[in-house]
Amino acid sequence: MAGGNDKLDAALKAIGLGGLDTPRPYTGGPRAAAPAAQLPEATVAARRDWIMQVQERQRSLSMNASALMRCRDLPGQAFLDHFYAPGRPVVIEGAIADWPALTRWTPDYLAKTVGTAEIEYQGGRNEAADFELAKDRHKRRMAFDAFMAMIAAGLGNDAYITAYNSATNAAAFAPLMTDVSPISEYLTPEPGMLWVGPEGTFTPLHFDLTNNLLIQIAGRKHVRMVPPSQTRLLYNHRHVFSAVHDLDDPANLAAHPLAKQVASYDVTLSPGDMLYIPIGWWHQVRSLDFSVMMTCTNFRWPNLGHEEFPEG
Ligand SMILES: O=C(O)CCC(=O)C(=O)O
Repeated sequence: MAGGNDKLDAALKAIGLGGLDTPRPYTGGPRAAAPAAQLPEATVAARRDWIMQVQERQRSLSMNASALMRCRDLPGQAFLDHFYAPGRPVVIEGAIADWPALTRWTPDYLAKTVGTAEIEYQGGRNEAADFELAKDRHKRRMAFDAFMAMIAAGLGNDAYITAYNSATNAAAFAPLMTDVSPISEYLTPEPGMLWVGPEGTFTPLHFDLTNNLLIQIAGRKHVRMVPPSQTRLLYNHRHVFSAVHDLDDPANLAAHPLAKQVASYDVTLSPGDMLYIPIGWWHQVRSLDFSVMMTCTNFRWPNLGHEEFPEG
């Protein structure tokens, strides 16, 4: 990508376009207030959807504009220019090749290293469809080695250590942090949030209120992503969640027929892959194996928007 960036710069210079030395400042304010005299809210929303769809269709004319790229050795500046700032997802391979965690983090090693330290996890998820909306109701605690023994029995989606538990779990997981290193091209040095669970965990369709980097350390995960331009097809009923819940479930699609039109990006993350999910991109995540993943939102650049999210 670095080479591509240099070529683009050279091509622009060749036709007399030097570009600006500094980024164009954003002057729109946090969230512009609607002018007093404007069309009804529904028409304004329909027109906003229309322009997003038209732009999406136009991007689909070009593979370079619309494909989900996989990159290696992507320097921070190229990540910022081509993905972070434009809000475009990308898979980056090889960035954690030097992490001891990549080879060490087997279930046995994790259980031995963290031992009997008490951790918090999300439990009883099979009992209630709204397990993500009602996160606090599903908080449970147990010794980490007991948690690992419990999930080895194949609990599927019932028990999962998620980012929501990470503040409580930071001290218990501290001994593991010598196996990871800062990803200084993209991130500031703060530690990320660990997700640990068996094959079959499922995080329902939602979008995040921050840009997010998913770092797959052990096992594989399947991520289905839908661009923000298709939000009108996704029955956003509460907060950041979709009533569709699972785009792979035919019964849910039958109950929410607009969602059948969705064009999604499908990614399988293997150990060592990182996935950048920009703010506002819908995604659902299913683990295909015992899985350990770290998520990070501490990018080197501003990661803003959540503070102005219009709750309905
Ligand atoms: O890996 C998962 O189960 C969910 C990750 C996710 O959706 C997120 O970090 O926003």
